Amino acid sequence: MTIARLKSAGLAGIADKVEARARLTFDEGRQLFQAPDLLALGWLANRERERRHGARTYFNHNLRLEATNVCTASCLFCSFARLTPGDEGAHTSTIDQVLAKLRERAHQPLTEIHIVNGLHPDLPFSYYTELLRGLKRIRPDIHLKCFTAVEIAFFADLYGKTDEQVLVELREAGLDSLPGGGAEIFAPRVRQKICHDKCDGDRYIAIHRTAHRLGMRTNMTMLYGHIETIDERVDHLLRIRALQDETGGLQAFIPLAFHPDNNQMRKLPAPSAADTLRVLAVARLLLDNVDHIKAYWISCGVEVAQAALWFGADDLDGTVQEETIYHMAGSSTPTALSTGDIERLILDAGREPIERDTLYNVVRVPAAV
Ligand code: V47
Repeated sequence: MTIARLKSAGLAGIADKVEARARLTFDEGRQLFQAPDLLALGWLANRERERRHGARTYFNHNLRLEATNVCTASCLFCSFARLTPGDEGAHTSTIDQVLAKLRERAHQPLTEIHIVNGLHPDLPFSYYTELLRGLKRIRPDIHLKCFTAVEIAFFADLYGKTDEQVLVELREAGLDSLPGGGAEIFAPRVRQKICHDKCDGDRYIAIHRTAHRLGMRTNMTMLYGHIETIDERVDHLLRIRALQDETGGLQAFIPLAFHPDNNQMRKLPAPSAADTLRVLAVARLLLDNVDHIKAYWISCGVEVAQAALWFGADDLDGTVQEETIYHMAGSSTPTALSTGDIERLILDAGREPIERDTLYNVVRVPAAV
């Protein structure tokens, strides 16, 4: 990328700062989102990506499970939740039914189970602890990345515990880390409109802080491409950066592209591929203290995820297998990819696949095919 190109994109000053490892400001975050030259922005983000990870691109062999879609929250963007038990499409699995899904996959070298549920008002807390214990009994080696901070807050309020007690008790039952769902956009203006009846941004962040203090790692997400402004995106990213300065406990940031089908925001268009690449690139540049930027192929589509590996992303998530949230909201991606599919996608993008576990330990370096 020539200096002239960066200059005409208005990014020369930022390029110098990033090269000098100087921290970008709020205004510079805004400037990055407004830069019209997507390739210049991508080039800058890719330079950072390669400085940290070279061509290495991570994925894991994971399984998404969901035990219930009954949910007391009424998030406008959600196509997955059913408000009350008995509503058409509402389901709550027994613990044995969830465990059976893992037993069916006894032959798979899975390293992670990722569980996100609705906020069910009637289940006892023991349902969740027994679920974790049951999963660990079947596969003690599997990492359990379960329950968003929104669910942790809900459990605390419903069962009369503190957020910390909930985390400690779930950890004793086998919980290893928290996934990043439920962050949406932290700005109260947006949260009030799209998800007013779940925990606010401050509590979401506080729960991650507590989890880090207890020695757990976590991820964070941002739902983009709906009613949020550029300033609200930058604010969201800088809140994440500030927490990471404090704790160092975040592993990955995952931008989630809004999907408009079958939900109350269906009149809005889905974000474009250009916007997706821009969000990933800006995240790589602003989140100078977060190691991994994940292009979740279910959310951004397989093709865009592949391009994203040149726009700041170094991780594709994993095999997934039982995804429902995005497919109910109109995602046309497959519901699962094999590890071979993911390896080919990465190699075909000119990158180097690395199978990792949830904590980014290398599990396998696939041979080039
Ligand atoms: O919390 C719900 C989002 C999240 C829609 O931590 C929607 O490694 C777009 O958090 N359009 C769940 N997004 C998924 C998630 C996740 C995914 C992959 C990896 C990790 C990780 C976390 O999906 C929800 C919500 O923010 N979501 N509905 C929708 N219509």
